Amino acid sequence: MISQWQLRAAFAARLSDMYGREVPAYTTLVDVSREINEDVLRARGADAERLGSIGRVTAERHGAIRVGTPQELGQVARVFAALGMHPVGFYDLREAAASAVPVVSTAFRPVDGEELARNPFRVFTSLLTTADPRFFDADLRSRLETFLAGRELFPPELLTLADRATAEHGLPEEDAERFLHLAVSAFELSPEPVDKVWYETLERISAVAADIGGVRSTHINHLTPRVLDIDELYRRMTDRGIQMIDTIQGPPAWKGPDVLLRQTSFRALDEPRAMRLADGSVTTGALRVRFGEVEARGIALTPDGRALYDRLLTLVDHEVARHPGVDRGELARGVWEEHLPHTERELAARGLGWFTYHVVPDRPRDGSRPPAALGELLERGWVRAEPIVYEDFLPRSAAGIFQSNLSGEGVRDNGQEDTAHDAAWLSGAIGRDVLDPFALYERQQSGSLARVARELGLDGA
Ligand code: OOG
Ligand code: NI
Repeated sequence: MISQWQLRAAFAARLSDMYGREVPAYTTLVDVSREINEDVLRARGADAERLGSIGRVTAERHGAIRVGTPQELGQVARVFAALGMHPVGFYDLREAAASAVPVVSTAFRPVDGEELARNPFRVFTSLLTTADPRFFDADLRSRLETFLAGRELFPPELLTLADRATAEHGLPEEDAERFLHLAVSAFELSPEPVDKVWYETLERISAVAADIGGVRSTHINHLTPRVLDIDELYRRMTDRGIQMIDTIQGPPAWKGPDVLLRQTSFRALDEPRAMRLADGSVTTGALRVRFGEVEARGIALTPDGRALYDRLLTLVDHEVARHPGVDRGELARGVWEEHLPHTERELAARGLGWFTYHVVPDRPRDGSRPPAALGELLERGWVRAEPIVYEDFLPRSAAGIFQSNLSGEGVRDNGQEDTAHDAAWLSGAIGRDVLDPFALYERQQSGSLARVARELGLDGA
């Protein structure tokens, strides 16, 4: 029997092989990331593994996919459920970008610590908001929905195997093989000709709308390795002549603790695609949809920490407006040094970051009773804190990644209202609850505190 985490690890590895064949620059990104991770491990020793073992970090990827209907999203959820991945978080990218991206998103990922440590594969999954009148008028919406209703992204055999894997917590070897083959194939780029007129109709609204609704299949849009020094990665890729987007999204480089998520990407490349013209003939055209992204992960922030992060983003925006010509990263660094704790310990003490707490096993026993307050337990060496790594995404960075890789700006008619899409709506569309990331981190932290209390006999005290 192949267990669900083994299916997940195998799926991630095969998807990576497939994507490397389809987008060779991805392989370069993976190679450079691995080189840097080895360098960082040599230079920093055990400290380099504070946010995940080198084994986990080397295997770690996130993918991105985009689908057109709630039914398709429901099917994606069945495939990922088989792999032990659940929808976490709601991201509304229609609001997060200056230009128009007509999608709402969630991320499918493992949710408990042990599963994440085994293989943390996650997939950022976006759903086209065909019902949002700011993007699609009634006529286009109806043509789009008819087109989407007539396609099949996932063969019934794949979905049946997925449901079995979920119900039985794995699959026998032969079925596992078939399941993995069908699952990876579902995300390959299809050779089927693209209807040029239809694709361009949607492209006038948004390049993302065309990528999702202009073709009869789906594909993996990017696959992102994790790197321990993203500034160094940016330099080395640039040295190799690969054109990166202008910035690293998310927090700036600074001396304090790494928090949340930093990401950057190289621009989408021209890929030859068969095109069917209005007269029925087929030619070879080119589309730019797939790109390469890389990320560095830091400590997960509590709601207070996140609110502070969001305030700092606004502060940085003000600074950028006030100092034209000065590098954004430099201005951001200044803002961070002024407002963010410079140490992990202070992040924990101010309740800004999530940590797990552990009894220090070899503390010399001097006969004293452990104090009850967490601060003192830490101070006096009874307990140590381990940071919880951020497992999710950032809406503004996600929007930035979408946007920097679009050819056109897209159009959004702000005169109209759309209120129909929120986390509850998405849960309904998927047919299962979209989980709250904060609740997951909080569960990990409070579980560790309960264990500490038990081990030190503090429960009844
Ligand atoms: C998803 C963009 C968001 C990230 O890492 O923030 C994303 C997409 O391009 O489909 O993957
Ligand atoms: Ni991504």
